[in-house]
Amino acid sequence: MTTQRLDAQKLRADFAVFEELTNGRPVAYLDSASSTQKPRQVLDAMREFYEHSYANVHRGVYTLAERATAGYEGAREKVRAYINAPSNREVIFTRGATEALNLIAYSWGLENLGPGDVVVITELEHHANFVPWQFIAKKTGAQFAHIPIDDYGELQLDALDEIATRGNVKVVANNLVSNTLGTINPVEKLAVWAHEQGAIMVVDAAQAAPHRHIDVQALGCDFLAFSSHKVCGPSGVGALWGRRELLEEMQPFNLGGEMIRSVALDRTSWNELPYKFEAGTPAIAEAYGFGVALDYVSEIGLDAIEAHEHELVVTAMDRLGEIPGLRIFGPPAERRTGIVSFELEGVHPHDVAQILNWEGVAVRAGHHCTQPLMTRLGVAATTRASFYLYTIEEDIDRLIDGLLKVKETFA
Ligand code: 7TS
Repeated sequence: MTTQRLDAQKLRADFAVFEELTNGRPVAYLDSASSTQKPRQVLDAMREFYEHSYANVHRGVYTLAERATAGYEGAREKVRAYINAPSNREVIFTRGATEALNLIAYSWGLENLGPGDVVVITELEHHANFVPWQFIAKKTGAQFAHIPIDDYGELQLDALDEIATRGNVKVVANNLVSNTLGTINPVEKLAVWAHEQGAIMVVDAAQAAPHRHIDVQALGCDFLAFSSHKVCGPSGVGALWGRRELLEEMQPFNLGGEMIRSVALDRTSWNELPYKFEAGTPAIAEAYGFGVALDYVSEIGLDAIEAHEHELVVTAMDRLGEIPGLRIFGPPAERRTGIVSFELEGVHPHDVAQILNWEGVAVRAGHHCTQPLMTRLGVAATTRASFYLYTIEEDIDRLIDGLLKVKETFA
């Protein structure tokens, strides 16, 4: 099978931000792991929706409300198809990956964890898939265990046997792709192990869903979360997928509005799935825009996006590797997505990012919400460059030139 290539230069015409020039050049936007830029297709669709199809959802019998509801529910179907979930009822709109992961930790964790149980996360989780589990483990008296990483930033699965001796493993939570290192993690293997232990497998796909095909059935997981704003969609919305049996048994996370079936002075009953988990007025136009964004990237093709980013990361790692005193963290290009974290000897990452900004190069400096990983790597922060479908080789040229300037400045 030949992978269709994408033409990043052509796609950039969809993004107004690249028309804005400073000193004759557009921004070299190398921070897509934080959030992606938005194409006109998404923005136009949202504007059109607000102008012609807007009302609150699920409430009105009038035509506008029906149109709004159809748009919102149509987006749910697009999310379902995007991750190959078996049913629309299993797709819940949230504010983003963070809220989705908190929903699982609270609604599933509070009811199902206790002393003698073990919650397993990894040393390279984003705080969003680490802190909620740490918090709920403490609250319920469950143990909190981590899978360590090796020097390449890859999970050491031989630690699993020992972890299993600590108690009843009830949850395994892992990101499919690390936001700091780009590591592609063996989630399918972990899901098999989790199920052997009688545990559920929670997948944080925030950094995977924008860049690779996601199939929740092939992954064999029980829950999966991702955000719209990292897939060219608007912020304020994301999705949680969960197995129906689990969602049916869970208590709601937020209370009020459409998640309720009936209320009396002495008792309240919950609406059916997925509404049980969607309290209050949702981000209606944003959910609609999320669906349009999924269409946009699907039309370009996830294989093409993945191949494009792979080419970029190979080039970036080769060229960064030539800069004396620069150390790249994480695995080789074959086992990562379009994310490169590095340190430049003797220069704080914030200074690196600041000087790069003077050259119109936007990168992220900091701990990237992965402080346990920073501790393991022995650094307080890294500089991170991350790519997407609109990233061009010239952006990497400018990153390299900028880093040479940083070195000059600090020489
Ligand atoms: N999980 C991972 C792996 C992430 O990278 C992020 C955000 C989240 C969860 C949370 O997503 P949110 O949309 O709910 O905020 N990561 C980053 C980042 O790497 N830089 O800024 C945000």
